[in-house]
Amino acid sequence: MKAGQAVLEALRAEGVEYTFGVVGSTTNSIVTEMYGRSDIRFVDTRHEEGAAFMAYGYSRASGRPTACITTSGPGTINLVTGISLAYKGRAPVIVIAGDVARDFIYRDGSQAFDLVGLFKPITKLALEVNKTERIPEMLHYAFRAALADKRGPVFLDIPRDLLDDQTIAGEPLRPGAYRAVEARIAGDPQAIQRAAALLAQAQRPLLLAGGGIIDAEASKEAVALAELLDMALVPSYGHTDAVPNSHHLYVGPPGGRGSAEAAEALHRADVILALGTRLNQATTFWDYRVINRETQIVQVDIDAQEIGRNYPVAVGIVGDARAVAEQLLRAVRDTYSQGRPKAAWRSEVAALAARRQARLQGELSLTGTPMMPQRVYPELRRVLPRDCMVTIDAGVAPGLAYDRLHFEVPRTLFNYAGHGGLGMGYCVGLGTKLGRPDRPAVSLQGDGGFLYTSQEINTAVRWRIPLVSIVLNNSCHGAEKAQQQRHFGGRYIGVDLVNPRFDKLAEVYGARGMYVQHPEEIADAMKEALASNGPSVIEIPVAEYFPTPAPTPGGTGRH
Ligand SMILES: Cc1ncc(C[n+]2csc(CCOP(=O)(O)OP(=O)(O)O)c2C)c(N)n1
Ligand SMILES: [Mg+2]
Repeated sequence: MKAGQAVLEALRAEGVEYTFGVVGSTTNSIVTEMYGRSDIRFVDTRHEEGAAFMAYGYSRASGRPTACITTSGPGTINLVTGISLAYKGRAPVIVIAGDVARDFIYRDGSQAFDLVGLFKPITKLALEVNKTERIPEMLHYAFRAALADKRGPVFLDIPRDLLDDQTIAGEPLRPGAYRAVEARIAGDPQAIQRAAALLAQAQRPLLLAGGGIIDAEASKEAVALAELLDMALVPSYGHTDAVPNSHHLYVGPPGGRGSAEAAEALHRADVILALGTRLNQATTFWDYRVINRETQIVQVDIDAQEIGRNYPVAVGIVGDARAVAEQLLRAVRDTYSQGRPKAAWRSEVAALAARRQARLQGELSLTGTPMMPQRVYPELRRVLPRDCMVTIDAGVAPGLAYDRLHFEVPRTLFNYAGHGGLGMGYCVGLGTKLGRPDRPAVSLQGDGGFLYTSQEINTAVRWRIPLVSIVLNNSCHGAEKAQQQRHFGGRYIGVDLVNPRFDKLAEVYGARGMYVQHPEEIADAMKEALASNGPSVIEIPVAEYFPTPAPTPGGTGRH
């Protein structure tokens, strides 16, 4: 096998169907091996940042690993923003960087950089391949690291002298031969018993549903547990899709852009089952005004280093969210039947959920032109299909979606995952659609975020990716304008934007462009765009909206 072919066979063995990147002389020996193949393809983006974001979206939507293939120096350096998102968002993206030949390093050769050093802090593993024959072994190592425990990106640097005109002997291995493919780590039985006892005797229990539920496919078990014990259901920030939002125990999402009702439920809970969540800043602000000091926490995480990291725990359980949820279900059923009756808590939870619904429906009566950004959301709730994937960019107007859109199916909400990078929305949205072509895909951006990577409309058109992208245009970096208004006396610098018409921009690229000024027109425009087999951009002009500080007690609106 040629060396480039060996790289591809190792990717194929893991089921990788798309690779993402921009070509360069160091990777031609890899990418040309995809010539004429349909089982593995090279999605040629217009900037490597777009490639990394798309790989992230692909991987999060499909639950599968994928790869970026980029060239030496700047070609790979351009991945940094997107790969750091994959790191924060726990996506198994393998970066294969064709580097300069080993003769070029340590003497300031053209495009020679310490790429391993650059990627080390934003990947689970970063290393340089040092021998052609070791390419398959290094790829096995990469997949093993990327897919073990908490997933994440891995960086592999391959100097071009190990690739060009080199051959390797041997057959590709199946993944089960070099990594644990069926590893569900169960919790310690004694810890399970203690946790079950605590949950069963709770008066106001709450299940905080984290991203671990999505990764471990534990949504059904989490809901069963909540039903068995009358636990209020609150997802951790950004993981609203961990549990079905139509469930009667669902209160709403917490966090800075979340619902006040969820914050209240968290605060009132006497026992919290933190299932697959770290209880990190975005959900809790690390603040005892969010989670009561007296609240007993049962924390379940696949990573032992996360247990008790953010709050002291009553019981810490290291394990897979689904395996542990199953254990807890059995332990409660066997030992404690239904626990104590919790009629009072059930009605408190129902009242909080009803209050939230009324608040959201109340936004239907918002008037004015341009429309308030909140007014967009009742229309989207009406029209988005149940399994629709939604990517939310940073920014105030798209961020209103956290509380206002409802999710029923895991792997349908995608965001910046504690990374905070403005401009990820469009490309991550494109990636989600490639990852799950059977599901509709929508991305929500502000005018600031959209122009970060809008050149990838070209990629969407060439690859016929039917993403429906909504640009909520308030002609400003609204999130930052709000900060300058509140904390800097309205001395506005760098926040007011002059934009092109985004629908026209889309049309110039060959995509469908739509311009929607009235709330009543949103549903029809969305239906038309969702039915299309190519990419659409819908511009909706919206009013500036400066939200009051976060509804969560600890939130100050500043980070
Ligand atoms: C890469 C990056 N640069 C800058 C920021 C700071 N930032 C956060 S939100 C925001 C403004 C977003 O504007 P827009 O996308 O138009 O959304 P809006 O808040 O106006 O709804 C900025 C500049 C960031 N989060 N990430
Ligand atoms: Mg804006």
